[in-house]
Amino acid sequence: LNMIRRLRNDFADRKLELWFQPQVDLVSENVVGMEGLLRWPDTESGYISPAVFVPLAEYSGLIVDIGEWVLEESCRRIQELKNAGFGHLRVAVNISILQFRDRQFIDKVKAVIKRFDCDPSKLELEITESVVMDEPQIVIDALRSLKEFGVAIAIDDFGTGFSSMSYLQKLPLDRLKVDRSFVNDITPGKSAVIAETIVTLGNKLGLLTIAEGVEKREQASYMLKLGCDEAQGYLFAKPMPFSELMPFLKERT
Ligand code: G
Ligand code: G
Ligand code: MN
Ligand code: NA
Repeated sequence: LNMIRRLRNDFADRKLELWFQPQVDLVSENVVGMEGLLRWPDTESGYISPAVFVPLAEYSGLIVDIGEWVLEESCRRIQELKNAGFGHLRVAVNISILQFRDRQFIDKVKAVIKRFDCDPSKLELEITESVVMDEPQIVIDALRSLKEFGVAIAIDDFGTGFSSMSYLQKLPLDRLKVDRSFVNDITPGKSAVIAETIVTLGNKLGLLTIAEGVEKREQASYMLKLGCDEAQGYLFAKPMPFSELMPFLKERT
């Protein structure tokens, strides 16, 4: 509870940061986008992981306001990227189930995009299977409305949640993110079979596929061979503050 109080205070004091991890096209290795990832600076230990504080932010309800700030920050960066000649890059943001339960969520997303005058297709919403399964109808309706507005949609950590394949038909998806647990272990074995099946499924459904957690060259080559379109992982770049992202992009193009 003390930690929730600190999070609330630090968020109010604008101390949360949104870092970005580049995503590349697997053929050209050009940067095609990035995922926004929350960081909470902590004087003692550097940064507190979002794996620790996002659940607290959900438990306390703070995630609704934090999530709205993440959307604002992302649209602000999309606009800055455009002004710097990187208007083709997209920014993906993770959306919590609590944001979908907020009746104003759809209007908030549209308002932020308009406020920053962004190309809506450069904003991608990432949802996990568990978000869909928690509130299928609310999530499907919200995503259909936002997709109609032009926003892109990705399904995150694909293959790890409890899910039903039927939502793949009902959701207006653009991209399927192959969970890093399947990408990690590409030596012949079960993970490799799962990675291959997910990529094939994505391709056959007309979706783009992106491999998460690519750390080794062999993993990138293997995912490319399977027909995977894009990749994200330490092999290409770690999450970094926006101040480091700009020089990184300039060097890579
Ligand atoms: O950056 P890292 O791998 O430590 O992130 C850990 C987890 O925190 C991931 O599952 C990621 O989806 C989640 N996370 C990071 N940023 C956000 C955010 O802005 N909103 C939500 N809801 N989750 C986030
Ligand atoms: O939203 P999601 O659960 O996919 O969060 C992505 C998480 O994966 C982030 O916390 C990010 O820091 C982490 N990550 C990104 N690239 C790599 C990687 O190459 N290896 C590992 N182990 N983690 C990664
Ligand atoms: Mn994600
Ligand atoms: Na993921």
